[in-house]
Amino acid sequence: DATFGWTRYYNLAEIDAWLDTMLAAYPDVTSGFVLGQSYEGRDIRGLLISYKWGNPGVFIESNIHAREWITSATATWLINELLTSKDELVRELAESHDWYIVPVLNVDVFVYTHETDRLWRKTRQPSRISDCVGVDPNRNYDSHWMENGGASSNPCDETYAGPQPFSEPEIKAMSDFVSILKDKINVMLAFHSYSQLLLSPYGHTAEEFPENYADLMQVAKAYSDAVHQLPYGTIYKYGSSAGILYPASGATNDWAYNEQDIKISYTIEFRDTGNFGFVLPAAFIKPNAEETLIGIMALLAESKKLGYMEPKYT
Ligand code: 0X9
Ligand code: ZN
Repeated sequence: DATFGWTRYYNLAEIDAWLDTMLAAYPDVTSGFVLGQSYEGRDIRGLLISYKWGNPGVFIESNIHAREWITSATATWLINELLTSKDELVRELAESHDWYIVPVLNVDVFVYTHETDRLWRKTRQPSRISDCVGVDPNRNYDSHWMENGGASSNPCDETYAGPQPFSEPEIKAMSDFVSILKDKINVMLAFHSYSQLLLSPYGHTAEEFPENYADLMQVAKAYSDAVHQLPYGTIYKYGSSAGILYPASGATNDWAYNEQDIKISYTIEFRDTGNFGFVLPAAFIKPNAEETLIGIMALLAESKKLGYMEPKYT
């Protein structure tokens, strides 16, 4: 179908065309941006939604893991809601934040998962020391890189951290862009699937916790409670990444927290809990997206209550 209805998953060309449509339809409040180019030379695109200069900023990174299709489906649905919803609470949410949304960070592999190998996790950049291809982009940020067994040095492993931090152009592009903007960004959300989890820093160790860990858990609880109250009653657990999942170093939300001073920073693992896993049927896109919107609404309200949504500089 030609229209975007979130009843099936869309490929990169369709998402790009849809972004252009939204930019053309809402020129006063949207701006397109390009983080940089992928290994294969594609533009890594994002959309800024800003109704008012000086709003607190929310950055959404989606599909760093390309096979997690529910993430870009949800991110595009969110963009649509923020721009078109007439619901008073959604309008307030949309208009009182600056939204930097990158629906597909790992563009090359998004194409690859559509055309060649549905379950490819890593990047597609070849290795100089091995015939195995690709790096786990969510181990490639320069923050506790390769520490504590939170990533692998073996190019054939699914959690290979790369030959050095930021070896992957997509991750370097994210880093360069966010570094410039960091004073405008109060919240970092990295969309993943699956397991239904809200994961705070740290990822590199379960022995230590961030100084605002209690706040991070209070904010995560607000998200989890809001989602649970909806008709589906979906359960999201929360905790630190290394604490409740496994050690993972060099991930987006840890880097944002540790290196970019973004103190509300989570990895969100969407539906489901393993029945379908990465190959979540399209019928789940809308329920997943709807509860994500409600969750984010609660997350931002709680963050504001705790004082995290003030401008970071004046
Ligand atoms: O392993 C990952 O990168 C994430 N799980 S996934 O199944 N989507 O691959 C979880 C990362 C959580 N850890 C940190 N954010 N440190
Ligand atoms: Zn992932």
